[in-house]
Amino acid sequence: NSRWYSPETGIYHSKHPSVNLPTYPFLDVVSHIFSKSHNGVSALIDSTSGRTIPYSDLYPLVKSMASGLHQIGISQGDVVLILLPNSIYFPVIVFGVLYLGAALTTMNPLSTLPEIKKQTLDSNATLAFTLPDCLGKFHQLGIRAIAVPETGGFDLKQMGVPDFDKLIGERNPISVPRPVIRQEDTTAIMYSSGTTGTCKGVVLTHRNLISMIELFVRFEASQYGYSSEENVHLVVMPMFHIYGLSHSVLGLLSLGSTVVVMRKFDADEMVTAIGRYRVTHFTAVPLLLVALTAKAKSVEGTVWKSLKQVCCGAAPVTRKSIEDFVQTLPHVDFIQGYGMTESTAVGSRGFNTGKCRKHISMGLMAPNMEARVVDWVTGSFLPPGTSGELWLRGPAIMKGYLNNPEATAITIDEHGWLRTGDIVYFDEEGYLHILDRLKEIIKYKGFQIAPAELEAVFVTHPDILDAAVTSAKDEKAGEVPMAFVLKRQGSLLSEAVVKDYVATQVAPYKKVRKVVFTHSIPRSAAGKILRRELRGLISRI
Ligand code: 4UV
Repeated sequence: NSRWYSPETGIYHSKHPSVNLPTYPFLDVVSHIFSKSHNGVSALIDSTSGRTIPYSDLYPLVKSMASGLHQIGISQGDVVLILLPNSIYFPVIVFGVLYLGAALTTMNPLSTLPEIKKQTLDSNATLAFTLPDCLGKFHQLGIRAIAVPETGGFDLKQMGVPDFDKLIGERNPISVPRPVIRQEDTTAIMYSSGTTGTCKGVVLTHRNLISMIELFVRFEASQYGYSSEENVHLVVMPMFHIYGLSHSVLGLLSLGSTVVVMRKFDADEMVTAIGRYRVTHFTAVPLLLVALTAKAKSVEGTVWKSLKQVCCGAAPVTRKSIEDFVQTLPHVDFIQGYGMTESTAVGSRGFNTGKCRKHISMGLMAPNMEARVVDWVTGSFLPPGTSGELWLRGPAIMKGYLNNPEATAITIDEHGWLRTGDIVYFDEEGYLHILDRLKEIIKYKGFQIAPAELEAVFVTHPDILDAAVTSAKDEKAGEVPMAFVLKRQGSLLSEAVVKDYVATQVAPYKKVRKVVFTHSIPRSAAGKILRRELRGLISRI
């Protein structure tokens, strides 16, 4: 391992050869792909209705979107919020915003009013794209919003903003002056709680997106012998999450692949879509992998023949789920990927090119990226085979947390190393394995939940004196939030009432699934919740 691991510096280098990164802005990387002839290849297909955007229409639509946005006053430096489920229009908005040199911020469409308010204010978003029935929320906040109907074809003229169809309907759009964009300009403000605390804006630049495209998606495509233009990807992963946004929106469309968009996960519809569109690639989280395996066992026939690769990531997957999948569909290449919001989804990916099939590992480090495995008590750097906290460095690492130099300084050191908060080891062949998490986040079906955010909600209840939230294992969702609550003496508060109280204030996926009343919350002398002790408490319940 002398070439890829250096004992003197403790640095793990990528085993892949380095990739030359372009120095121009992100959109120039993709515009030449969008403009070339695609021989009628579909860019985006709605899995249910079959509505299609061919590549030949994609760039004109993006330019119309940019032109429409320009006409309603959006320009370089502005921030546009997207609060939408997956749709074939989601990428059109994304590229339209980037075309102008403006930046995106995305949110789960199930977010509550306080959550939307917080992110809108923090990111300074001045315009939102949302579902028609969410317009009211933005109206209440005094923020302009454009309704994007799930199926398209609506005619909404609400709140004095042009309707979506009008924004993208102009086939000869007024040309938009292309701004001068620098590599370090912001393209996206994604939200993550990082290793501690509540959600923070992760500032991603043009350089970060270019790195993601080159080191992750295009590099991976180059590793496989087949043409990415013949690949059909079924995308259920939400496009508002870093994994969906990076891989499936920005990445796949810049490869010229076909993206079949599922608006909402449904196991039967997934099977129908795989058969109908001859899907070759499927990106999953552990829960989807289990659903796919179950269907593959019950639905026989030729439907699975087209499938070439399934990738799983975003949350820990069990060995049993992997083995079950691999045995059920042995002709399909199974890989895992690892990344995070703060690294623009770049990290490691499995490369099962026949020589080495390590399904259980998260694969090899992406090119141009470096890693360290650090003993979080002593700070020493650890060699292959030894576990510690993963640190990452490279061109895909975020610029920092928005307006939060303290959190940035805790997360990225002066030499550019990002603390991931994940406990990992590299094996003797350089494959990355994840063991546990040092950081607080809870991963519910792959989505982040910040314990600190839920704790802040608990203590607003007049009968609750203190609360600590941690994750409990869950067969279906992977992890669910559970809370230890200290109530006021004599209070008759019940578990059900406490759960309901929190549920009214947070998005449904963040609901606390279990509440345990306790006499004290384990805190350090400085008042910090001792989260490892909390986990110990769970084992004693
Ligand atoms: O910030 P985030 O919500 O980001 C993600 C990103 C997932 C990706 C990215 C690129 C891929 O190729 C891919 O397959 C998946 O989820 O959460 C980041 C944290 O999620 C956990 C880990 O704790 C990260 O710090 N995580 C991400 N991938 C895995 C994982 C994995 N394969 N196994 C276990 N945990």
